[in-house]
Amino acid sequence: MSDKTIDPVVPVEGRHVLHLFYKIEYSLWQLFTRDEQLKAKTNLSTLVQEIRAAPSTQLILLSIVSPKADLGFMLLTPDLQMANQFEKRLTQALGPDVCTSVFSYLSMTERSEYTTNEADFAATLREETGPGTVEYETALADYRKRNAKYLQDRLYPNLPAWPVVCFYPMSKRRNAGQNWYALPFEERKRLMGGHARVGRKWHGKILQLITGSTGLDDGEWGVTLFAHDTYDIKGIVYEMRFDPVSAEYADFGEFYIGLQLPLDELFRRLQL
Ligand code: 76R
Repeated sequence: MSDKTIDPVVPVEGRHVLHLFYKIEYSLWQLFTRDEQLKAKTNLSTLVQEIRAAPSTQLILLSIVSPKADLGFMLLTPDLQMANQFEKRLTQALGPDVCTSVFSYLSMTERSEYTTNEADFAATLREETGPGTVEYETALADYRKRNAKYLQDRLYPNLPAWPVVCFYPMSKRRNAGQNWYALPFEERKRLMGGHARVGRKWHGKILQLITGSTGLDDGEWGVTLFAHDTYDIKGIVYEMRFDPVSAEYADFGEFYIGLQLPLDELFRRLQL
């Protein structure tokens, strides 16, 4: 089902990202007959398949660890019309009022302001190799390739199947004397360089997906961390707290920990 007459709302770059967290109303669910429950589950399962088959769209399913929520979805898709349509249908798929929203977050994948740009890279390189040398041209070509891949991964990521997923909103402070947005660009870039150095120590253990939400939702970013081990989630978030970007400038929203599961296992886990 798609709204063919409605023009898509597709950003110039990046994807729309929706995090959706629900509680299951078990008192309602238990009033369903076995047949109605089966129909409801088939309905969700068909919808999940339909969403996953939509162009450039990814959907992950989460069982939330804690009674804050039962069920979570993370959706990446280019068109906000589709994101909105999928979100309404996911909410209703198990039957009216079976899923009640406890938290949701709208953001978009974005490029970083602070990564080394070509002009910076070329300037440093010129000092090392001199301009126009073979080394210079080779290193610049390598940089362009690396940068293109980095940008592609950031704007059009492939969500990994890693089991542990941590989500929280984050904003940078705007207090008197502690205002991230009043810092000069070069200072922000320097501080973000320190952040990235801490982050890189967790390479292979933590995959961060930073999605921007200024003007879209209450926080300024959605932080989604993928891991194989909760030890690493706790470790990186703790270590980041000492990094000035987080220690002095970051405010956090509520934390959600989910486990990525296939749908049949998710139904079992949720006792549906
Ligand atoms: O994109 C990159 O990997 C390049 C360097 C980098 C940027 C630009 C980077 C690296 N981050 C960037 C941007 Mn990050 N990150 C967080 C949090 O809990 C906390 O204290 C903060 C939440 C974690 C855990 C984390 C991890 N990062 C950002 C931004 C956007 C800021 C802006 O634009 O002003 C935010 C909000 C943010 C927050 N960061 C890394 C990590 C990790 C693990 C890395 C290394 C990635 C890798 O190289 O594998």
